[in-house]
This record gives sequence, C-alpha cells and structure tokens, in this order.
Amino acid sequence: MSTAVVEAKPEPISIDPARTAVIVIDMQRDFLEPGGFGESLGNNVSLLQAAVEPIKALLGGARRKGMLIIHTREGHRPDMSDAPRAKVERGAPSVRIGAPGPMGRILIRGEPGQDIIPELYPIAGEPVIDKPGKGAFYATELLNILRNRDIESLIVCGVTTEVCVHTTVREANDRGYRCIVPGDCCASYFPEFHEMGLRMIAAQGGIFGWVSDSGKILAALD
Ligand code: TIU
Repeated sequence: MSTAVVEAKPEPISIDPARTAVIVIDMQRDFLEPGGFGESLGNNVSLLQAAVEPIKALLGGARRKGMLIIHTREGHRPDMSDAPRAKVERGAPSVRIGAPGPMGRILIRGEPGQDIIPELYPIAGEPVIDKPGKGAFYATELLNILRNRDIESLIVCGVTTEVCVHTTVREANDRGYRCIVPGDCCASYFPEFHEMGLRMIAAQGGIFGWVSDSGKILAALD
C-alpha cells in the first residue's frame, strides 16, 4: 500500500491511490453545450467550461497512476419508461427531457447531446455509468464496481457542484466512502451555489468530505 497525503479542507487526507477512484460526474454535451438540457432550464452553459481543463489535468495524473476512473451520464431510456413524471413535466413542453433539440432528444441515452464532451471522453476500459437520477448511486451499478475494486476513497469531479456532484457525495458519504472534491474540477450555473456547495462539504469538520483542488491532488500523486 502506498499513501499520498492530499492538502484539503478541513484538514489533509491520506489516500491509497490503488484504493481511490476518480468519478467524473455528467460532463455531458447536454449540460455544457448550447441547445441541451442545461440551457433549456434557462442557464448560461458557458459557466461550466471552467472545470474542463482542471479535470483533464487530473485525469492525466490519475491515468499515469493506474487509478480507477469512472464517468457518469445523466439520462433516460429512449422510451422514457424510467423517467419520473415529476421530473419530465418540469419546464416548457418544447424543451423538456425527451424533446428534440439540436443535439438530439434532450437527456436521452444514445443521443449525441447525452454523451460526454469530446475533451473528456473516456478511454478504453473506463466504466461509464448511465444514471437516471442526480446521484450516481441511485439505480446504478456504481456500488458494486467500487466494492469489487476495494475502493475506499473517491475524488468526485464534474457538474453541477450543488446538484449531481453534491447528491453523489452525500450518497457516497452515507455508504462509508471518503470523498475528496477538487473545487476547480466542479462548476455550477450559479457561482454562489458552487462556492456554498464546497463550503457545505468541508464545514463541521468535513461533514460530507474534504475539499481540495486538482493541483494539490496531482502534487500528492507525484
Ligand atoms: N440542473 C443542474 O444544475 N444539474 C442537473 O440537472 N444535473 C447535474 O447536475 N448533472
């Protein structure tokens, strides 16, 4: 076992890279590019670009170390039989989940918009988890994948900080995983929610986990 000490709030955390997974949450065209789900909700999607380069750098370091990297995509079956009505019925009918958009049907599996942005596309062997909810554990195979690899710590990146990243970190924390969130590898349509989301994780002695950044994690992995 090797140990890397990551500078973080509220305090440094030791991780064994062989038992740590990087989870990249929902870096999908539907959230980051014009015409997708994020924009359909009235958001300025360009705000999410800030996370792309830091995630790319972090993934480079994690791949060099041979760490497990898992990608997630929010989305639903083409027949939408797994999509809760309460989720689908939000928003104007022309821009709801399943409606046709410039990148295909919004947030539907198999459509171009639901896929991961080219800059962060998974490489061969990296699991991609399709999830119907905001959290990556709900109704997915993620827990089994982590257990089968003896993972004990997670580095959780992606978008948006206060929605799918937060939900996943809360789910993971309750399942016993130590979660590190690199703040520069996350982003939100609401900068103030991003800021508060990170503060919520590290507050109260790290009530949901640890907050760090890509540079500190890469330095620890070196
Ligand atoms: N709307 C919003 O901020 N987020 C989502 O709907 N999904 C994710 O965060 N991935």
